[in-house]
Amino acid sequence: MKTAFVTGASSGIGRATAVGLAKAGFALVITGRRRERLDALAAELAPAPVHVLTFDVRDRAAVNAAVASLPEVLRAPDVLVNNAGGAHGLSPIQSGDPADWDQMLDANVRGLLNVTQALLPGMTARQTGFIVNVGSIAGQEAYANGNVYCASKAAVQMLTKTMRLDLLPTGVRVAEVNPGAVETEFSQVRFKGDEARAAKVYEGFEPLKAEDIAEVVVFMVTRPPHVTIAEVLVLAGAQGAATTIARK
Ligand code: 8X3
Repeated sequence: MKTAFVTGASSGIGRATAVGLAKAGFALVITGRRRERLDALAAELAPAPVHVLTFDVRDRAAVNAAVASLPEVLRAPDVLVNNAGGAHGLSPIQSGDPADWDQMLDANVRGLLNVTQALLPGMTARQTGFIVNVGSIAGQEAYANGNVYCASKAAVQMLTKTMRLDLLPTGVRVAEVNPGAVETEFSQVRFKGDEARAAKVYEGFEPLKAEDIAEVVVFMVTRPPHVTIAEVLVLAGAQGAATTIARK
C-alpha cells in the first residue's frame, strides 16, 4: 500500500487532500496542531489506515521527534504534501505586524523545510517519492498588501524548483500546486476571526473548494514515474488574476 504524509490536514486543502488520497488507496500520516480535528478525520477515514501526528511545523525539534516516532515505513512515504501554512494580516508594509511576518515566514517557508528535511532521509533511501508543495497565485503575482505572504509563497515556488534539481539524482520528484481563491478558513485566519471581512473575499462569485485543489494533487501524485506535472495554477472560474475577479 502506498503511503502519504500530509501537513496541515486538520482543515481546508490539507484535509480535503487527505480524504482524496485515502479514497485513492493511500495509507496516511495526517499532521497538524489540532489533535481533535485530526482524530475526527482519522475516524471518518476508517478503515483506511491513518496515523495522526500533532505538531507545529515551525517547531523543528517537534517535527523531528514526531517523524522519529513513526514506524519505518511511514518515515519514508511515497508522497509528501507540504500544505501547512497560511496568511496572517493584509496590511501595507509600513504598518504590517512583525509577529504576522514571523508567523508566515516560519510556517510557510521554514515549516516546509523542517518537514521536508525530516522525511528526506527515508524518501531518498527508497529512491522514489513525490513531494507536492502548496504554493499560491500570491507567489506568482504581487498584489497590494500581500507583501510578506506573497514573498513567502514566492519562496515556496523557488524552493520547489531548486528542490526538484537537488533531488533529481535521488528519484524523488517535486512539484507545486498554486491555488487562487479557495474558500477555506484561509481568510478567517488572515483577518483574525473577522468573519464578515473574510466572507467578503468570496462574495459575488463561486470560489474554489478545497476539494477542487485536492483532486488536482491526487492526480499529480498518481502519475507514473516518467511524468512530473511540475506546476499547476488553479483559479476560480470567475478569477482572471489574483485580485481580478468578476463579481456579480
Ligand atoms: C491564497 C491566494 O490571492 O487570495 O493563497 O492571497 S490569495
